[in-house]
Amino acid sequence: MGYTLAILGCGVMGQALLSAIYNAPAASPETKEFYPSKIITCNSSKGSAGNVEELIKSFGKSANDIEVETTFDDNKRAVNEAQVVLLGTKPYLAQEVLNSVNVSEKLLLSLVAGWTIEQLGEYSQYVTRIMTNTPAKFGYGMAVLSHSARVSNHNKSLVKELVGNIGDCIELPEKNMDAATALVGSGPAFVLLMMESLMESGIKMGIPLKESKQCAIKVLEGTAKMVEKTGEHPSVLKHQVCTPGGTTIAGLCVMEEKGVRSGIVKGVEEAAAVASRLGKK
Ligand SMILES: *[C@@H]1O[C@H](CO)[C@@H](O)[C@H](O)[C@H]1NC(C)=O
Ligand SMILES: *[C@@H]1O[C@H](CO)[C@@H](O)[C@H](O)[C@H]1NC(C)=O
Ligand SMILES: CC(=O)N[C@H]1CO[C@H](CO)[C@@H](O)[C@@H]1O
Repeated sequence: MGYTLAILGCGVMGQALLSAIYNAPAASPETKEFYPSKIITCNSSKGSAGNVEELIKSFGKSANDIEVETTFDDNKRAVNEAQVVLLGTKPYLAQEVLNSVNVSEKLLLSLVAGWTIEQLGEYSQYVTRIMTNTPAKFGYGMAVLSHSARVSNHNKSLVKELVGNIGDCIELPEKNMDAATALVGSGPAFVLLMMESLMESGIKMGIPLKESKQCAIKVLEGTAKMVEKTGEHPSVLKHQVCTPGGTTIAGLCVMEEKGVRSGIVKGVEEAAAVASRLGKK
């Protein structure tokens, strides 16, 4: 039993998914069938395949008995052996790689930014686009999935189970993919800007760098956890922190005056606009 998953182009995100799937905790009897028995990673050069090999050496034994084979320059054989193919190449290499293999009857999972389901549909009818982000490397990633019409419910569950191991994952219609690229994909950079600003505020007022950083990290992490655990709208929680005539409301008013909110909203929107232009080549 079990199927083979081929990973074409095992770069940063391909490796994050490989780690997450391989190192997933033991599956329940219901989800066991969603895990591959074998993963074949494909890379174009021996050097890069070597990097993937190093990564795999750092793994323990897979709780789901997954076996990994690293290859280079062997895409055709890997795809022929696989039922599910994860495409993780750089966008400009995707066409060449897809033309070199036959994925027509495979479930094609694409990490390639800007490639639409329609474009991928020239190669396979069974397509899932995946937008994820770099915290996936540490198990705190977010992923947005968008399926082509032909992907069966069984295969949707399979993708959700596999990709969910990077952190969290949801399904959205493809028309939201550019927005997801900005919010999820670029999101960490936007949050890092906020973290850096908080740190600098501490430094400016005399708190040393190390301590400023520690405070900023925990404030962002703790606030996210608080929103998640209470299920409250952020504005409700924000107002709970605002004592009348107090410090917090004073700080918030200055930030609003400086346009922090609209700066963030318009910045994310601009990133989405650039993402949509990437798709129209
Ligand atoms: C690709 O594979 C499918 C079935 O696996 C086959 O029907 C089709 O002819 C193949 N296409 C090419 C171009 O070889
Ligand atoms: C999707 O899942 C079904 C099982 O429900 C499987 O038989 C089929 O091969 C899968 N489709 C693709 C394209 O991988
Ligand atoms: C063409 C290709 O996919 N190359 C990748 C091979 O693996 C390394 C990591 O080991 C990636 O950085 C390359 O992008």
